[in-house]
Amino acid sequence: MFKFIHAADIHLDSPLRGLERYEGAPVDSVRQASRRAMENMVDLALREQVAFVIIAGDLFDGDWKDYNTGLYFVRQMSRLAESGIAVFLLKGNHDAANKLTKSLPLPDNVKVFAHKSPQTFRLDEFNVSVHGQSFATGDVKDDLSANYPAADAGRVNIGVLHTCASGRDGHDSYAPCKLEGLLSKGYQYWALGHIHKREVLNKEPLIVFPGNIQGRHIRESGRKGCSLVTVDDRNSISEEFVELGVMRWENVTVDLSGLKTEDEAFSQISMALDSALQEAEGMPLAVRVHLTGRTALDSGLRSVRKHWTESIRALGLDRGSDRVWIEKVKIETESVLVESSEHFDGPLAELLLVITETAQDTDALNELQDELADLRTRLPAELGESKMLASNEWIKSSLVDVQQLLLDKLTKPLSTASK
Ligand SMILES: [Mn+2]
Repeated sequence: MFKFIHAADIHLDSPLRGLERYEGAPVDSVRQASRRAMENMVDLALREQVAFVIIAGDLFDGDWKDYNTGLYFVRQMSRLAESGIAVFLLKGNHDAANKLTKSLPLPDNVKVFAHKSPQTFRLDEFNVSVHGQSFATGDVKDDLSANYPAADAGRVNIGVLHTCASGRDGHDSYAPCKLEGLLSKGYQYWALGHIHKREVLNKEPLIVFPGNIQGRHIRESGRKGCSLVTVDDRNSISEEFVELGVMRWENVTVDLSGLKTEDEAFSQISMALDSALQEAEGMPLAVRVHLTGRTALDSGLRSVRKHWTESIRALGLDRGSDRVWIEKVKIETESVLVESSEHFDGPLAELLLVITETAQDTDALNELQDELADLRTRLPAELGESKMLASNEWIKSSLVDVQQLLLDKLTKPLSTASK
């Protein structure tokens, strides 16, 4: 019986995106997270005395900024070497053979798969054959698995492959392959990489995407880690997920329906943060707060976004700055007037219709974009936000703001008059 670790998509030292610095924000610990997660992986390997570790592509995020990323990796691998643990390293689209301009000599225990054709490493001690092929370039469109060799008879065969499988949302389509193709090789386990969300594609034999070992932004939310695979003395194989991440990204939705005051909203938000923290069981969280629901607070939320964002950050800090970091606050509420807006007629209805239609009309959005581009040249350069004026997405979300705010402003005197 032996165990091995199957990890992928480590993206070591990958730059953080959308990271806003604010007083008390644990920016540095977030920046170090991919390294700490890798240390957890090495600790797990030592603790479980695994036979070997497989890294199924995208160990590195791209070319190293400096040699420190490489030196850090070498140091971690040498910890494994001291315990006689081999590492099988495959290069993916991010760290393809032609992408890294810097290199370092790797410890002897690290075996890198060739990129010109599939290569097999045989570990006689464990009766294992590990087959794989690295990416030669960052843009492999062929099914690399097609050329993988047939299984070695009487051994435990493991296929290592960086692939989008049959295609997955949000991931570039590299080295696509079909389940039947993988099954036809007769291997006992497929160690896949590239898709950052954990997925068990097949149970018998196991075909697994372990997901990345540490989430790097809100689209990589939830628990992140690796597969710990056990091969028993009858060669039957089981796999379990082990969390390696040192912090989690989570979306927290707070329904403000029916709430009328800021204090009511804050206590609702506090409760939501507390329950997210409770679920995290001590793991630090980076949270994107989504405020939803039909509420009288809607226009206030939209007109003083900064106040709300910073207030929610304050609520987060109050729970311990190293426990929850508010990444962003998304205002997705609706005005209480929306319901009645269908019954408006005359100029108000016309106005709302124009705004709705503009948001759906690409030509109109492009036209607005041109006009905003002109406006942008007249804004002071230090207005960093002005960069965003260029995107249709930004214009669309602003139109929602405009609609809600106008509705609120224009109907106020009406409702007062009717009383
Ligand atoms: Mn990849």
